Amino acid sequence: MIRYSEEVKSALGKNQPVVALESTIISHGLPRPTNMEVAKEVEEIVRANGATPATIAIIDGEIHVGLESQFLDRVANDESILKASIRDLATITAKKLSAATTVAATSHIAHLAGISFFATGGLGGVHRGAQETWDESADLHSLAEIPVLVVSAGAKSILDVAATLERLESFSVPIVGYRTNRFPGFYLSDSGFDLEYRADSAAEIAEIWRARKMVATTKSGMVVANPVKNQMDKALHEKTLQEGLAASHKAGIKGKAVTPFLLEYFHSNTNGESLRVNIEIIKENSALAAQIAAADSNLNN
Ligand code: PSU
Ligand code: MN
Repeated sequence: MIRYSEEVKSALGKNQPVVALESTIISHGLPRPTNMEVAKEVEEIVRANGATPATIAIIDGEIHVGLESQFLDRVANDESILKASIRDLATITAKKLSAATTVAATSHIAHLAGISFFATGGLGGVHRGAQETWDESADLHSLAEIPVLVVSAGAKSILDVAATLERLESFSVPIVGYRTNRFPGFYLSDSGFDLEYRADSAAEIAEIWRARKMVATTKSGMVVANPVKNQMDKALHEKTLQEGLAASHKAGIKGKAVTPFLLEYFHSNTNGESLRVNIEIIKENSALAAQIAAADSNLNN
């Protein structure tokens, strides 16, 4: 079912640290041609920090763990590429379609492949107005049900962050701040909410990940929340958010199109600021995920 790149196959075979990377961020989260450049740079960053990158996507019905260049090109440049969450996997593979994978679908596939560490930009969560729309990302459920550690810059600031944190608590998903006591706000370093726990090194996070075995909480995943260092201008963020939400209502955007619409709105209306921050987030998270994977592997040896 899974097609591994040579690099990933070799690393998994030798029990070396591997970091999963999602592809929706490439297809639906970043504009062309920056998306392809960033995807390649992020893989380099994972290697430079001691792990092997495994970018995950579905091409012509085949699940790829580790995307060779021609497939990465499809994800970055093919307009018809779909956005796959977990429920889409069977249909997309049976119909031999091509899709980028969200946090939820990437975690699912990473776990199937025996990969425990994963870097993304910002988590999906409870959308604003969810009391009416019931729009809540499958990312939350995946964290509850799949034992994969996800490094993110918090939940996307387009969301209802308070509700997202409550859901993560209900689902018993642990959250650890990396060198912070505040839950990060994706484009902003601080979402305005406290975190109970922090860790100041990758080794400390690897210890926490391991301790789940001792207390038998290994069924769920874990969030490592890594705040962006050079956040977006706060006033610009607030203005763009309000305008973007209004524009999405006006255009009647619904379901899985909401997140890509709002991210694109930011990228088109902040003079490159949101793009700069989003790229920084992905790079920093990938570096940290690789360091955690390497630290975990050290504990094993
Ligand atoms: N982080 C980013 N950009 C993105 C995403 C995350 O910096 O585009 C993607 C992830 O794939 C995540 C998805 O799973 O957005 C959430 O979509 P939804 O809200 O429809 O579940
Ligand atoms: Mn949704």
